[in-house]
Amino acid sequence: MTTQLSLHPEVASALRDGHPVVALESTILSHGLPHGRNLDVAHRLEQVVRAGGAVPATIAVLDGRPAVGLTPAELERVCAPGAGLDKLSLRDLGPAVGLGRSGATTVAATSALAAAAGIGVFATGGLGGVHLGAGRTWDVSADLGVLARVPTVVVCSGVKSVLDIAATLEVLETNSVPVLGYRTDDFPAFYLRSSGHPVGWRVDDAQQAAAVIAAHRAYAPSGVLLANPVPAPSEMDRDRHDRLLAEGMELLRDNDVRGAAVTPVLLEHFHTASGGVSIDANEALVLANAALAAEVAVALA
Ligand code: PSU
Ligand code: MN
Repeated sequence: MTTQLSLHPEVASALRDGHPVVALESTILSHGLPHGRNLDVAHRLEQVVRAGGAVPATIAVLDGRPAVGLTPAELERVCAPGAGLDKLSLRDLGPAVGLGRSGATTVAATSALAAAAGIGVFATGGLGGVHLGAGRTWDVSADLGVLARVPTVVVCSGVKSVLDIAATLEVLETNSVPVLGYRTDDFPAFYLRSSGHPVGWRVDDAQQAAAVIAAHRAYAPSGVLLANPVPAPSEMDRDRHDRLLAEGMELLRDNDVRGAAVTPVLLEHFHTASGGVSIDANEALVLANAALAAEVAVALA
């Protein structure tokens, strides 16, 4: 894979010099946030990482090139309306690169590319997981299986509340992925600060997180989940959240939405039906995660 990577010069030199680098994904930009908001978020994510003393590396596949670190023009391309980028999970990287296609990378694909580049810390909004009804549909995000095999630290606000969270935590355990609550004992649920499920371990600052991560790497090949709840002022109202979720699930059923489209359709429903409240929450949480990821990357470096 290393020979197949296209590193931005700034990222390459940071990695060479042992400077902290934070990977950022592109699916949240192309498929998770509406146009008109996504480019601004993309810029702010990179700024937040820089302000924390690390170099940002947003990852996408462009014309068959697995790009680790994007130029401003490339970032604009990923965020452009009608860019028509595919959503690429790890299984799609080979086809996209081999066939010269373009696409945005999910947590699974971004984690794998980051690991191949030698980047250990990655910030996103919410990890994919076990979907409700997975017993029937078998819809379990590849994000979970990839974290079992690559040593990437994913800083996120737990998993999306649209998932079967208890089942997702079980699969993380099966795959030996430690789940660390950042200043919390509760596993967060993306738009909500608590899922009602406890985390395995709690850390209260970036130094503690770094100590756990460094120790984990000595024993297991798996990644680490650092779960950072959405900032309190941006948390969604729980009743409203539950109402939107029930509607969203109905929408999926009525339109027979399956596979990779499920998460984008649900997020889009939240965004439009909440009048943008869920977008504010999504923005606030991913920015907070980028800031924390930078702190952790600095502590590890
Ligand atoms: N976090 C967000 N918005 C998103 C995602 C994460 O705030 O859109 C994306 C990630 O790329 C993650 C994907 O990998 O959602 C999960 O998709 P699926 O459930 O199809 O595996
Ligand atoms: Mn899926």
